[in-house]
Amino acid sequence: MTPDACVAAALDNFHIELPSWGFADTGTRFGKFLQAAAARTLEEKFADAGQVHAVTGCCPTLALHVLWDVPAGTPPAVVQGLAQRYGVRPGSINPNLFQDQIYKHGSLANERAEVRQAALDHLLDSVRIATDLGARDLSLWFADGSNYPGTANLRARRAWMQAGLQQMHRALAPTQRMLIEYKPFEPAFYHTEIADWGMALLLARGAGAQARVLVDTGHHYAGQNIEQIVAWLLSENMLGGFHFNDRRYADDDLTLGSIDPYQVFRIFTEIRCYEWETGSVADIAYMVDQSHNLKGKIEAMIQTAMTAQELFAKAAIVDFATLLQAQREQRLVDAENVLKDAFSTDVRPALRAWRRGRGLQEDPLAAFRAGGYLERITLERAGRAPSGGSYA
Ligand code: PSV
Ligand code: MN
Repeated sequence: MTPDACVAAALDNFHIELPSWGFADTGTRFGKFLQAAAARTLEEKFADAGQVHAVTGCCPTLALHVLWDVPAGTPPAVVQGLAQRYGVRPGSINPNLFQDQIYKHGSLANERAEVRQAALDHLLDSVRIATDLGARDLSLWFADGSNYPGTANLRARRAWMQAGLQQMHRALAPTQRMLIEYKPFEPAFYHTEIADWGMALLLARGAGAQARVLVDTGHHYAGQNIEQIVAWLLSENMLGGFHFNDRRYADDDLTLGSIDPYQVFRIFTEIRCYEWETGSVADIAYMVDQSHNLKGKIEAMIQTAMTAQELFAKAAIVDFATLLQAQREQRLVDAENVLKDAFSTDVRPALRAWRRGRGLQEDPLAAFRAGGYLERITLERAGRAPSGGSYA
């Protein structure tokens, strides 16, 4: 296959899910800077995501956060109607076990049985919502943890977490999956229940056959080798999906590839290498988890999708036969250069050709800007009170 054909074949199968909360006003621990065009309602989030998918062709699903998007009593038909209208399907369902006051000291790992039960009930509701909406994946992030040494029984809390996850697993339909996310700190600053990929892996294994690990790229200590974690999870058939974002310091939720595009490329390269060696396609949910406080939200999402495609395309042209041969012969410079050659190849002409071939404009950002959507919603939405629908 020519490099351009490799790129086209890879992009045909590459989709990345957008987060509903990435279109809403979000902030930092210190406050929010509001944007007139930010989405306030579920309809606006679907409409904005529809714009991103229309110009990029690679974002067909929208991740929903239960509390912010589909609170109790939301008829599934309403969500399905929006999905149809705006051309984006409901994607992963994200339970929210971190905002309610009862979760101050944790959810599934709380000392109090009634709080653990409330958390489990919410998880079971979330499974029902996923079923009603035809969504396959439930993405689970727990803020459970503690701020001071000695204040939490670490082993008891691990056992409660495991038991809750097992009970949730029993409610899954055979086609559904639960993806367990880890994060070393924040909002808890002494210990976090699921602090790293090893803990997530053990809990997923203990929960049942349909549980996998979710890697949020921002949820690692600086300098951690994320692609090695990816390689290990692939080897264990336990990599369920990604929350992509970039970071300079902690969980900064910056635009994918804005700080370290080579790292994203290395992650994709591990996945492509696994697929090349095994002859199978890794069943991975690629998702974005970003909040843009300063950039325009829709433009930032288009930029993210384009960057993801570009870095995936670069990984698709890695010459794995040559790479593995160089590894076997311990030709270190040659092996490393295989990666560098692919990374430094300008794949943008191939991406433009791929878009032309699929009836898309060559430049998604320019296409979006030419459409006048942003000006229209800025006028329509200006002056309205910000509502929920996101964190902070
Ligand atoms: C937590 O930092 C996280 O990464 C989880 O995935 C949440 O669902 C998401 O951000 C939004 O708060
Ligand atoms: Mn995340």
